[in-house]
Amino acid sequence: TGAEPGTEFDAVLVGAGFSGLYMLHRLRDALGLSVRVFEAADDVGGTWYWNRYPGARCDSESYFYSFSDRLSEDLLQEWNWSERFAAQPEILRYLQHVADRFDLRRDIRFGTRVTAADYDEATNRWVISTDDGGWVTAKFLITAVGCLSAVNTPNFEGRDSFRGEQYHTALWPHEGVDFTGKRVAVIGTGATAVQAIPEIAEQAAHVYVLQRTPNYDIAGGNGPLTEEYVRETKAKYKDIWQRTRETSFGFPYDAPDRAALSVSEEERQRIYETAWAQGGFRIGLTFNDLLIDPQANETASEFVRDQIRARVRDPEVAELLAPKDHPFFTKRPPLENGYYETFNRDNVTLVDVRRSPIEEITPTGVRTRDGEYEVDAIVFATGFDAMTGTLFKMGISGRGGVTLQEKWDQGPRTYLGVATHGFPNMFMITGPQSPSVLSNMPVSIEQHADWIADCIKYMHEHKLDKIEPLPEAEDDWVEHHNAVTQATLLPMANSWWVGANIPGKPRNLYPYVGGVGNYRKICEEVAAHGYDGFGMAKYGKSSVT
Ligand code: NA7
Repeated sequence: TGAEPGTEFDAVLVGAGFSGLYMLHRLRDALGLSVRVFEAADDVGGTWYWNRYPGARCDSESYFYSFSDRLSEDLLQEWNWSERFAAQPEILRYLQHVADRFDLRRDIRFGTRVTAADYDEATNRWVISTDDGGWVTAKFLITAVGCLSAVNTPNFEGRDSFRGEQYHTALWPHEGVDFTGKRVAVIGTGATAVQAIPEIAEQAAHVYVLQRTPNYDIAGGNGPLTEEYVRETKAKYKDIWQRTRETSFGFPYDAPDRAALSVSEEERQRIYETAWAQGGFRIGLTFNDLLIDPQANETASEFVRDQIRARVRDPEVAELLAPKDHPFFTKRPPLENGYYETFNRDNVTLVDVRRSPIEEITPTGVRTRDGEYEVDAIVFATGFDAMTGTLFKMGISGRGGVTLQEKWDQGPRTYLGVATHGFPNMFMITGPQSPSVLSNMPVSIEQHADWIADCIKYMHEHKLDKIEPLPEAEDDWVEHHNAVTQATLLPMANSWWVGANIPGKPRNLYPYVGGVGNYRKICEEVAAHGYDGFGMAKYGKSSVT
């Protein structure tokens, strides 16, 4: 499946999820570039290819978790989502449809993992090597690897000795898993676990939920969509997408204009209750100071804790499930559909592995400091080495052979989260220090891919073939990113947003919290000023057609 050794492309993209598919379409079909996409999986889909665990679904509403009118107005009108929050199989079917509809598969090499990408200064080309022994060259290297694609499995002692079945949620067997009659340990209580646990509990003989940190799980409010809702949504689609581009998080929800403490307690409660009943992330957008003012935040935190107390019968279990160590929304809040009620079942036990940590995995189960839980299967819902994990694994080295990992050993340094000094002609879609995971991903993906395509077009029109951020522009962006971060409560939590889930990972806020709308304006300004902050040069013969 590999390319002919040495084949030259205008651009190589890595990954065939939302980002890779859209970027391929823009570069190949709008600009006429020669493009090769490498994809480790056997099919398109990225996140939605790999994450097949029971209950996997999107936490953005389906009617704005798709490509927008930027890709195709016809597709927007034709495609019908069946649920308010689409489940993994439906999103995967959608991406497969997009791949077929736009004839994208012919330029994607599936089952092929990039093992190295080296910038060659003499030729101003990237040399991209793949695990089938092949290599190709490209003027542009564009990473479309997603933010949550490097699986994190903590290195518990004795893991290999376990005689039962082990699964990581993000590497779920395609044929599914039957837990009927089995005792199962689920490690982790993040967004993935919160989706999977209710489903596993329906099947298994017993489920032990090994919780280190409770989260503020928000009411998901999933359900089927009415015809009326679909009709109304489709009628105002243009407006909905436009709003996603202007708001802070890429959702078409109204921005809050009040502070939490500016209203009476009764009113505040009413506002939270309304948002909670609406479901989804709306509750995070009730007041404009929840992420800034600890006192304001505490009102929302306590509201969620009260929901937990009201729904979980055993008060001790309820208290264990109610987070106290971090403010609301400083870790990604999972969306739940019946998660808390799961703890009212006789076959579900909550285990506090903060108080009594996991010491080892034995041939027969998981041993914590307090004793062993004998199980037939272990499910690792332990997340990802987010944002940088996959980029580092890809073996990217820039000018002078400096690797990306070396350059970022104290944390990412980028300009706009889209490029980094020392790595000419490399663009990252939803890279660190861009809104990425602090936004509705497809909105940010389209924004980045459009911006990159426009930039490449500009270079061609100006007969330029080398681009790289200037060190000063990069320093300024990092400084701005850090200043924006420090103005929020986000650094207060040990979340994967700050890299705290991976031992030794530099602590930084990885996504940019300045807002999707503001970020877009900054990127547009940069482009309007001839790609201000980037150095561009004429290097050699351009192959852009
Ligand atoms: P997350 O959100 O990173 O959750 C991983 C969970 O695994 C979390 O509860 C962790 O506890 C737990 N974990 C990780 N390592 C350990 C060890 N060593 N011992 C005990 N528990 C551990 O990953 P998800 O897959 O749920 O979600 C990732 C994102 O996907 C999500 O935020 C959405 O954006 C979509 P911790 O909180 O670190 O104490």
